[in-house]
Amino acid sequence: MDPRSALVPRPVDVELRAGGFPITSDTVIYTESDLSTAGATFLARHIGQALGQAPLKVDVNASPPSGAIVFRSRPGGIGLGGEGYTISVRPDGIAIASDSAAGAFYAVQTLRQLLPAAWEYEAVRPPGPGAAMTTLRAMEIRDQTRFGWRGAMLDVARHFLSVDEVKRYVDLMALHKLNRLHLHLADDQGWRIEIKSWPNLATHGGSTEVDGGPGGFYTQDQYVDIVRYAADRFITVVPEIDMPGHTNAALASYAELNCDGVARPLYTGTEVGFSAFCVEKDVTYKFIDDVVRELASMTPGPYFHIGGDEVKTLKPDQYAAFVERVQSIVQSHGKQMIGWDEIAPTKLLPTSIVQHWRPKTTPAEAVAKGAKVILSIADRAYIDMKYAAGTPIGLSWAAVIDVKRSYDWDPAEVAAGVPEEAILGVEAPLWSETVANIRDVEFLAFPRLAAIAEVGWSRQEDRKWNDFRVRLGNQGPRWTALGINFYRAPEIPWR
Ligand code: TNX
Repeated sequence: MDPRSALVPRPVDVELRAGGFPITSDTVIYTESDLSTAGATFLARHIGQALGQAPLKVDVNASPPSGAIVFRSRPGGIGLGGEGYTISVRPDGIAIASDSAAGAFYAVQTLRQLLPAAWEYEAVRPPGPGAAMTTLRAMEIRDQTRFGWRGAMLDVARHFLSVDEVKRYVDLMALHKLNRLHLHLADDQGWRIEIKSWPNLATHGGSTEVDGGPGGFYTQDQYVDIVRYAADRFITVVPEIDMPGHTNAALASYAELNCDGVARPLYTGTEVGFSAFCVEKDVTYKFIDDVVRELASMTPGPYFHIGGDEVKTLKPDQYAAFVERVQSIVQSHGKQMIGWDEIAPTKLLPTSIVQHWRPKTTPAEAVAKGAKVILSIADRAYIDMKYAAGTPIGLSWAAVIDVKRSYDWDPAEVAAGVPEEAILGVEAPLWSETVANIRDVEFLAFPRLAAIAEVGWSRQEDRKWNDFRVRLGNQGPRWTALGINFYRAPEIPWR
């Protein structure tokens, strides 16, 4: 196969050369500095898995011998942005260069897609000792990302996902160079994170889910574990506590958060818009301050998402005053506020971020005042939508989204008054009203999550649907080896 048709997202430039580099069980991996340890270790483990042995050895060595795989960082940099990299495959070795640990990691994800798909499978049959395992075609790759925000959102509130399920999603995100995991941690149907100062949130508010299942929550230790696991794969976790609406689970856990002082019953349906915090009570802000403080202290990333969507029971001035007050709480705990696009008309700090989701609206007003935008337009990027009318799970209020629809759009053209410079990137939300477990998640996410990953990474002029569908089809064997329950979309030539 032409190596260029193996890659999603598509790199900026791949030039094929004559010859190739054989990888054997004797191949050694060197890094010139600690910068590339994560990438080198990942590659060493990946090759080790294919050999059915312990990972290959990784050494730090400023002047490595030829015949090796070498990670370098060049003084003065390679000029490909914070996450860019180059890979040079020559008959006498492979050289990988980047300015950051993330760049080295993305180079390895590219190499991984050039290596045999069967290497993803834990029970792969090892070759004989010293035998060539595979030969990589000689080539020069140069790559950099279009956007710095390449996200995926999991709604663990409507249906809970276990720590292992979330880690699995993190692993799959990394394969396609996604770098933000937004966790929707609280909604009407469940509160999913332990808050020590308000313990009923998790124990009561987390005790059910849509359709009345047992729900669940992450202890703080488990949350920290997820954050660390994601960080090891260069993915920043963005916690969301949706407010002032979508708060029934909190309103059920603490009576004082309700204006009438009466706790609400737990909710397991799928209506939206009926719940809201009592925005006139001081205790509401004491509560929010405690929640933001505890979550912020476990979140090394700079972001805190306050939701802010679909509030049907407050007047516009009540809503705006609430958002502005919560914005200063978030800021006081050292985080940047993100909110769904309903926050666009409020008074935003220059650091606050609008997540644009409603088709036919635009956050232009906030952009004009300097706000930055994450694009999650529901009729393109919502991977909880059905692929086709007959898709067994998923919703269809925004659109039916086949793979082409999720892929074939330009972020810079999608909202009036939101030019490229205002766009941080793209994110694919997966709401879980109809999604009960990781197999359902995988079915809706693959292949569309890979399409969104390329929308976020690759230059517009390099993205052509007819080329993409072939490269996507070539992911089939790898996804199969990884055990991904992906949707075999009929418009894709699956290999
Ligand atoms: C709208 S998107 C919502 C969610 C639903 C989703 C279902 C957004 C900010 N709010 O509460 O789960 O539609 O697609």
